[in-house]
Amino acid sequence: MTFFREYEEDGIRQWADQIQNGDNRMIARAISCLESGDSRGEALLEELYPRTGRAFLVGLTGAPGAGKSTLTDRLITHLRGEGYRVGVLAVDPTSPFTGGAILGDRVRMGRHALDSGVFIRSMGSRGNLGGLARATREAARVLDAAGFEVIVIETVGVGQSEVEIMHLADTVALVLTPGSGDAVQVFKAGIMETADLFVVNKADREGAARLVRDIEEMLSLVKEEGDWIPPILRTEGKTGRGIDELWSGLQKHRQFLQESGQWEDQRRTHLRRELETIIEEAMRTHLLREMNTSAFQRDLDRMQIRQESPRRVARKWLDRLVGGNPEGGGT
Ligand SMILES: Nc1nc2c(ncn2[C@@H]2O[C@H](COP(=O)(O)OP(=O)(O)O)[C@@H](O)[C@H]2O)c(=O)[nH]1
Ligand SMILES: [Mg+2]
Repeated sequence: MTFFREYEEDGIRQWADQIQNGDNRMIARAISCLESGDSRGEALLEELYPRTGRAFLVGLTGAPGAGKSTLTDRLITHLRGEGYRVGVLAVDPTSPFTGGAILGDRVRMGRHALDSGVFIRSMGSRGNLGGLARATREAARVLDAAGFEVIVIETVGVGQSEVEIMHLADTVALVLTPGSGDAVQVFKAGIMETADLFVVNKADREGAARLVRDIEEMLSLVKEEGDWIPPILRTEGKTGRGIDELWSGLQKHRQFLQESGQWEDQRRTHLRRELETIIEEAMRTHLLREMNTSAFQRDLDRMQIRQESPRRVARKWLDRLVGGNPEGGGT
């Protein structure tokens, strides 16, 4: 037994080393394990975790068709020119496809396929949004350990799961387009507050100046003084115009976070949220399992015939499950 366990551990360490050396095939294999919930993925992450924390995580979000992939492609070229290695996770919660099967992204970013300094991966949800956020976070860690200095996380839409995915990023850029009316939607959904940069893409189109004004106006309603003021940048994904400004805007935000001390605070908040989610999910699974037992059913019966109150039953079960009580007081 011990022999096999040690053999397994050696294998995991070797795998982690290959990843750290930038072996893209081993990176892809790791992400597949994490997506499918393969237990080797967890062991690998244990090995990789101390080797992470250096990458700059950039979230790029916005409605489908806003031009996120086109901009990412441009950004990759720009960053490669500056010597950075770039990882991209293109997340689409509405897509059942994973592992680079999203055709549009492949077409738009495919020219980097032969560049070993670039790693691009599409991630879909297969209907499990919580799992997608976790897999994306962990995939980003694999890329981080592999030494990609910049990791772009592209996410579709403005729903709850996207907000969760955006919480992975150090800096979030929100991509909007003229004439789409998404500025108002975004404002209503409260996404405005989470964006560190606004990108008005397709600035070649009519209505770009108007959109910039609308964003400025809405921003003046939500942003507090003394804080980071999100710049509003104009880009053209098609021509690459504005990409320099986009990168310098992203860097400025990173610098702001670091100089104000918010960089570490924010990362701590993200870790706290992650831990909370993991524990919450585990406890929920545990609880659901217990609720299927006959002991639980008997308690339900007792409640139904008014023999025991829900609070009392709950207290008993909480004691059994976590050793606490619903008031959280306890002595
Ligand atoms: N007119 C115009 N079209 C653009 C621009 N940037 C991207 N597009 C087009 O918008 C469409 C959607 O782009 P894509 O990058 O796939 O959007 P995503 O869904 O946000 O990733 C594509 O047909 C792009 O060629 C731009 O600056 N101007
Ligand atoms: Mg895309």
